[in-house]
Amino acid sequence: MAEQKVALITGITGQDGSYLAEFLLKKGYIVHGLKRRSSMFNTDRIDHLYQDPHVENRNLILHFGDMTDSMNLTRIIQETQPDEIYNLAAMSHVAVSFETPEYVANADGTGTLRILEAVKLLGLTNKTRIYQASTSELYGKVQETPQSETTPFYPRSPYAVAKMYAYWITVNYREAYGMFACNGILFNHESPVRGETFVTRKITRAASKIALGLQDKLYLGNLDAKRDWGHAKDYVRMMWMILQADEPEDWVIATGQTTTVRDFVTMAFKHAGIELEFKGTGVDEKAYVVSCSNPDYQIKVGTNVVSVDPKYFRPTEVDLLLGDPTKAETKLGWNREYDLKTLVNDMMQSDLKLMTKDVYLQDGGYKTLSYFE
Ligand code: NDP
Ligand code: GDR
Repeated sequence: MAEQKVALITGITGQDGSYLAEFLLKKGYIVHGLKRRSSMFNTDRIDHLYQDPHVENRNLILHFGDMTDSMNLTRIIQETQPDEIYNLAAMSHVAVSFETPEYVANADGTGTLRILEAVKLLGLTNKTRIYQASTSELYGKVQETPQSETTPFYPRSPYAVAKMYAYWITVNYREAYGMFACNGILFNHESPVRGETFVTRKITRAASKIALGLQDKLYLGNLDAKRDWGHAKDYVRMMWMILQADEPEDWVIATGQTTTVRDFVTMAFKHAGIELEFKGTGVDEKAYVVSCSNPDYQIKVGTNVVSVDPKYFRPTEVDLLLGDPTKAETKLGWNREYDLKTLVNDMMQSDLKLMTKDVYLQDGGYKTLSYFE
C-alpha cells in the first residue's frame, strides 16, 4: 500500500483551511494544522473533523503556532516532515489591514518567508511542495482586464503589498533553490463559512435576518465595487491540483465573471423572495422593498433595507476584478461546480437556517446571555 501523504495547513481554522482539510482527509492524507491560541474556541469550522487526541492513528493533528514565530514554524515543520505545505494563514481582511499594517507585513509577508526558509534549512527542499495563498488583490489598480498570470501588479492596501512580498519570495525560492513552490492567485471565493465581515457573508446574513424580522437594515460601503466571486469548495480543489502538477508554476483561479456588490445584494434578497429597487446615487443610494413573495416574511413594501455608510469606504479601493482562468482550465483541467447563482443560494440557505434557529430561541424566551448578569 502506498504511504499516506502528509500535509501541513497553516490557517486551518479559516474558511479555506477547513474546506481543504476536509478535502485532503477524504483523499487519505494525514493532515497537520496550525492553530492560534485564542481566549475562546476558534475551531468552529473544523470541529466536525476533530479527532480525540487520545485516539491512536489520528489523521488530523493540530499544533499551536503563529506565522510571526520562526522557531515555532521551524519546529512544527521538522516534527511533521510534510510532503505538502499549504500556507493559508494570514490576516486576510483588506479593510482591517489599513488599521494593522505592520502586523500584516509580518504575518502575511514575512510569515511566508519563514515557511520557505524553514523548509530550506531543514533540508526538505526536494521533499516538501509549498502552496502560497496569493490573491487577486495583487492586481489592485488594474492594468488590464481580464487579469491573468502575466498581468502586472499594482497593490492598493497594506494587505496586498504584504501578499506581493509573499508572492515574489515564493518565486525567488523556487528559482534560487529549485523548490516546488507555487502561487495560487485566487480571486474572491466565498461559502457558508465565509468570515462574517466580508461583504458577501455580511449581505447573506443581513438579508436572512431582515427577512425573518431580526434586523431592520444593512449598511454597506462601495456598492459599485466589482468582484469575480467563486465558491471556496471549487478553489481548494485547485490548491491541491497545483501541488500535483508536473512543474511548479503560478496559477490564476477565477470564474471569469464579475458582479457589483449591488447586484450581489439583489440576488441575496431575491433568494428570500424579496425584490429590491435601488434609488439615489453615491452616499445617498438606498434599496427599498418592491415586493415580497414569501408569506412567512412580514416585510412591508417600501421599507428601506440597505443604505450606504461611508465608514466602510477604503482609503484606496480596488474597483474591478475579473480573472482569466484559462491556464488552470486548459493545463490542469480545473472546472467549477458552482456559479454565482448557486453560490448565493448555498450561502442564503445556510444563513436562513442559522437565523431561523435564532427566531426559535427568541420565541422560546432566550436572549443572548451575559456572563455578568
Ligand atoms: P480566513 O480569514 O477565513 O482564515 C485565515 C486563517 O489564518 C485563520 O485560520 C486564522 O486563524 C489564520 N491566521 C491569521 N493570522 C495568523 C497568524 N498570525 N498566525 C497563524 N494563523 C493566522 O481566510 P480565508 O480562508 O478566506 O483565506 C485563506 C488564505 O487565502 C488567506 O491567506 C487569504 O489572504 C488568501 N486569499 C483568500 C481569498 C478569499 O477570497 N477567501 C482570495 C485570495 C487569497 P484564526 O481562525 O485564529 O483567526
Ligand atoms: P476583498 O473582500 O476586499 O475583495 O478581499 P471584501 O468582501 O471585504 O470586499 C469586497 C468589496 O466589497 C466592498 N464593500 C464592502 N466590503 C466589506 N467587507 N464590508 C462592507 O460593508 C462593504 N461594502 C462594500 C469592498 O469595498 C470591496 O470592494 C477578499 C479577502 O478574502 C482577501 O483576503 C482576498 O485576498 C481577496 O478577497 C481576493
